[in-house]
Amino acid sequence: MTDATPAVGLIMGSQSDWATMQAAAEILDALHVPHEARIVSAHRTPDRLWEYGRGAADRGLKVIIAGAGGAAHLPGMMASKTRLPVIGVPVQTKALSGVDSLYSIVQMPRGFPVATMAIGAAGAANAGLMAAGILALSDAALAQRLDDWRAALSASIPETPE
Ligand code: RP5
Repeated sequence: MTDATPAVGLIMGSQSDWATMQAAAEILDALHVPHEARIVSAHRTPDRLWEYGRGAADRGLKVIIAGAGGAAHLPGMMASKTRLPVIGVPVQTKALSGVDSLYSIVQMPRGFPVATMAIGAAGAANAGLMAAGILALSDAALAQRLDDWRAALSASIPETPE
């Protein structure tokens, strides 16, 4: 994280989600995207959720990444409170392996979209990349860093298995 005004708000329903959501933060760090991380629970801290959503755009946030597990209402509720793009990350759960989280996040009614990623850490990392891609539309330097990141990933893939 940097001292610059955060462009990405990385929120999650519980401390226990951080192990997964760190994958998004690591991508944002690697691409030098200023971001903040907060615990904002739809069920346990609904007033905090409301306040966060109400002030998000005015504070200069451009994209919100929201991760939650189980009855994962956080991304959808945040989408109902802010016009900022919300990227949802279904956190893997013990009881239902994260399918519960996925279904809770992905089936939004018309009017309040949540761009839903894959379950777990891969989804969190992709959320970071998706947020960077959105910001790169109006930030040429970030676009170059994202292109370089993608090229390095491609270059790291061997042609033959060992
Ligand atoms: C959800 O409940 C959180 O997003 C988390 O994934 C899940 C379990 O939370 P804890 O019981 O670990 O705090 O609200």
